[in-house]
Amino acid sequence: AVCTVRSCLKMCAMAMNTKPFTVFVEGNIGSGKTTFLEHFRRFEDITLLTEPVEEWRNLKGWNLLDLMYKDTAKWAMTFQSYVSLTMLEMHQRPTPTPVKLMERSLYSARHCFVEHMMRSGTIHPAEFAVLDEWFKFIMNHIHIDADLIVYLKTTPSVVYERIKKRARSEEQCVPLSYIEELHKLHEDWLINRQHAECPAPVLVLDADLDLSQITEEYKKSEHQILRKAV
Ligand code: DCP
Repeated sequence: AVCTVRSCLKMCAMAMNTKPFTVFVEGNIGSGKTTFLEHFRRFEDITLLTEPVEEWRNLKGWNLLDLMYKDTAKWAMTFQSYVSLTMLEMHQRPTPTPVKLMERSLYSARHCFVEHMMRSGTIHPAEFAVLDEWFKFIMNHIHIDADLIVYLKTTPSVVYERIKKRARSEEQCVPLSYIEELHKLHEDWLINRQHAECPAPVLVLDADLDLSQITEEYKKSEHQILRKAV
């Protein structure tokens, strides 16, 4: 294979065991996390790890996301347990570039989604206790790289309209109140700092903007994400 000076430099950096600069993209359902990741596809120094929603929709033929929305009380624990596994796999995945850009993280799963299920009584306190013990065990025993969080901040009514428009079949009965509560949990975690585990500095972007204007907003984060690239 042809080895350019640039690619050799990169390989040397990796050989020296340089950890990738790891960025989590966080924000409410429908805030544009996938679109944000796509914006960075043009940069060769970045590995993009999109959220494994397709795995959640097809585990040995079972659509866990659908089961969770159709009978939340019964399936929420199973669903979040599998989300944790797939997110941990993403955190652990070796990255052949100096920058790793991940959609969501174990942190938002715990501090936003599982937190909501516990507070709303959707999961039994015993189920919450099991998920929480898993989370604490992972935090205490497995190193999770985190250098920057990009928070795509939105207004609940704006993302609610987007969710209705994109019409993902599983999300048809998601009420505005759920989106509002998830918004508050993201704000408490990333802005009001009500949890100990905000693992990295937070860059806040206005993700209410529509597609024609959002590229300019995304560009504001390029410097912080790319300056770490070799
Ligand atoms: N979900 C969940 N629990 C989690 C993570 C996600 O219940 N720990 C659900 C909420 C959504 C679906 O999974 O129905 C995907 O949600 P995300 O916000 O993670 O991803 P989107 O595809 O909505 O992101 P975006 O529209 O911002 O690209």
